[in-house]
Amino acid sequence: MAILLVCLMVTADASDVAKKGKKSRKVIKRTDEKEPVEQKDIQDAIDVLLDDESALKDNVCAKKHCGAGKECRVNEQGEAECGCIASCPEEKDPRRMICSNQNETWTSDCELYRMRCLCKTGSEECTDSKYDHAHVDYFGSCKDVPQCTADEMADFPRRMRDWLFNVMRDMADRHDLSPHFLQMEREAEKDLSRKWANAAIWKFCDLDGHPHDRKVSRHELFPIRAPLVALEHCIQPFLDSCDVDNDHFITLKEWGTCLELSEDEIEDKCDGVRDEAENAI
Ligand SMILES: [Ca+2]
Ligand SMILES: [Ca+2]
Repeated sequence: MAILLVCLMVTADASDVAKKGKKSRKVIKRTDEKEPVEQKDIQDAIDVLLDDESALKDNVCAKKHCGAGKECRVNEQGEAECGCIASCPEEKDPRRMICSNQNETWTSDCELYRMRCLCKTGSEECTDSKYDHAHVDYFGSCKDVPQCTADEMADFPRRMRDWLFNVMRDMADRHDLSPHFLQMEREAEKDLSRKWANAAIWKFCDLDGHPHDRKVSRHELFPIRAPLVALEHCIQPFLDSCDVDNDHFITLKEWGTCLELSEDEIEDKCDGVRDEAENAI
């Protein structure tokens, strides 16, 4: 980058000297005629620089992972570094709104995590130090989630089983399932006794990814919880009820029991699934 800048400056200087030399031998009128061409040359040089800067950023930042609210930049040493997102895309779609753990509605998760980053780094743009610990609680604007009644709670495992199977079937139709999960989905379609169990096992394996340790943490529940809280007010009490021993993790056995499946219907198929997925790569 620095070399290119020097080259461009040298080229520009050389060109200026040549032009000045020519100008001294030419009448003023002809010099005026050349001006638009010079402006175009400058613009071309700027475009080249900008393109180069963008390509450099893509290259240097290709393998740099920055967390939520941060983005990769190239520092003066030409190295990749993470900084708070300069500005989030303007969001007008209300479906992008999120409710934070501080019960505040934000226009997007980008805005919330950008603010958290600004507060954590002591930026003047931080509006309140409480945002140090902000995160997305659920998707949608904040609302008073109604109490889940005993009757609703009693019916919820059945609704959840149905919902899981429907999601699995939709993903199979869209070819979004790995071969192993697709086989489980086909088995569930043919053998109704496997319908709910296979969907439950698939979702458990799907959630248990970070880390894959045969138990699902509160953090790992986020993809199932966050989109549903605003729509299904029983989801949170239901998930809480799954963790019977209250150790903040849901095991496959706890998950099966919670969905009212019998213990012998639930088998740990996650390892096989992952081995197969890795072999396929
Ligand atoms: Ca896990
Ligand atoms: Ca537990």
